[in-house]
Amino acid sequence: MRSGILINIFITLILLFLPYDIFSQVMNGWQASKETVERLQKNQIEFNYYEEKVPSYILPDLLVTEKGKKIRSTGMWEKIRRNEILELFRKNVYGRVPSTPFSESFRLIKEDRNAMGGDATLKQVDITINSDGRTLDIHLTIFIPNKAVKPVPAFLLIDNRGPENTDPLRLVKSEFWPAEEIIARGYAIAVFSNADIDPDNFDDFKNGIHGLLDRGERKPDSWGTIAAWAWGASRCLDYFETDKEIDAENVAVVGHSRGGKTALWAAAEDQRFAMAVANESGCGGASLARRKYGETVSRITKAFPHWFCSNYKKWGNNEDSMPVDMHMLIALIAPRAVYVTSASEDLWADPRGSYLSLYHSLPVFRLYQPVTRLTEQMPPLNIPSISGKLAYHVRDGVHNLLLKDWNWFLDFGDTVLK
Ligand code: GTR
Repeated sequence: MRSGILINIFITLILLFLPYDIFSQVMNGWQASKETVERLQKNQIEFNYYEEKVPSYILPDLLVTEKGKKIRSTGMWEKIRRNEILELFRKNVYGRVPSTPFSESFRLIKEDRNAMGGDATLKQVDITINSDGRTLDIHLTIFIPNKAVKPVPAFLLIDNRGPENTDPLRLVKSEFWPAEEIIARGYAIAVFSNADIDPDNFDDFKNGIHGLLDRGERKPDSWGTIAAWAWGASRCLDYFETDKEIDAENVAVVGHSRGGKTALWAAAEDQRFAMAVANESGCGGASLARRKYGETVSRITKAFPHWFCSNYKKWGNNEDSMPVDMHMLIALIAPRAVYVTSASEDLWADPRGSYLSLYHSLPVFRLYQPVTRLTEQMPPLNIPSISGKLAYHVRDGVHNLLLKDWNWFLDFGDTVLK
């Protein structure tokens, strides 16, 4: 009893002597700093950065079917509601993969059993997609830890930054893809360039995989570039399933920013992925569209018309009528693992809106694991919040993917992939 009182006094004293900023975060969770809000708001007056100006909104219900039936079990979720929501995302956001037949083959281009000073095996694999006699190659680079005694879980990065971050010779190293550190933690680490599947520019869907697989006129729900990149991640997973050194049932798909949007959609479409990591994925990724905070649907569809299906444009300035919001995208990944992140200076990607998506996906995750809990309040800066298969952090600093982020992904991976 006495020691309880002493502990309380001790905690109160610590809180009293903390700098105000940290004190407020411990009590209220992370909030954007006033200075950052004002700076960004001044530079981009047409977008909102003030939390007080976020409109009130009602999110579509995850657990009521289109016919008004209440979902009460994982069976009903999987049989009815999950399929409805998946279809809504195909139709209204990312678009539909065409049913054009194709074949694929894998070719080991290079193998080095003595990479990273003997710590890892390097494999460079070309995945060739063939349709009607024309082909497209995805170049997959993989390091596998040599110490492993059984197939290892893997992280697959969708690289949207260019090859200077993913040097297979390891002469150039980058925190964006910290291969050595990931190998040391006992995971395989793989990467492919999104440009192999579809170059990141608007060319009316003539090049990349669109050029290979699209037939006839484009429709309002034809797949966009994000759906194409997500499809490419699944082709890499097809290869993992053939490699005895990789545990293909425990692969995390990871992406930063536009890559983060892609990672979420890849794991929603392909239930073989055990985990999705959406690093600072923002609008069209984890952040709730209805909040209209930072980047908006209307802005993203103007700036990047090739990323989504053309139906998505309809929801710009009309978010409240959109039949989905991004908590439903996260729910599609249940009961598999999801890690969402933000950065404290990256308000364009709406940290609070990204966290709230995770929070509002809880009803579905709790159908599987009733003990999963998150508070509506965000965790403090640089303190990951993990419950069951859900994880989130807000890292200090600007829009980027850093070793600090990866270390937290690996910690979470240790609880869900091993
Ligand atoms: C920005 C875009 C974001 C985000 C980012 C990126 O210009 O507005 O949605 O995707 O690019 O991918 O780096």
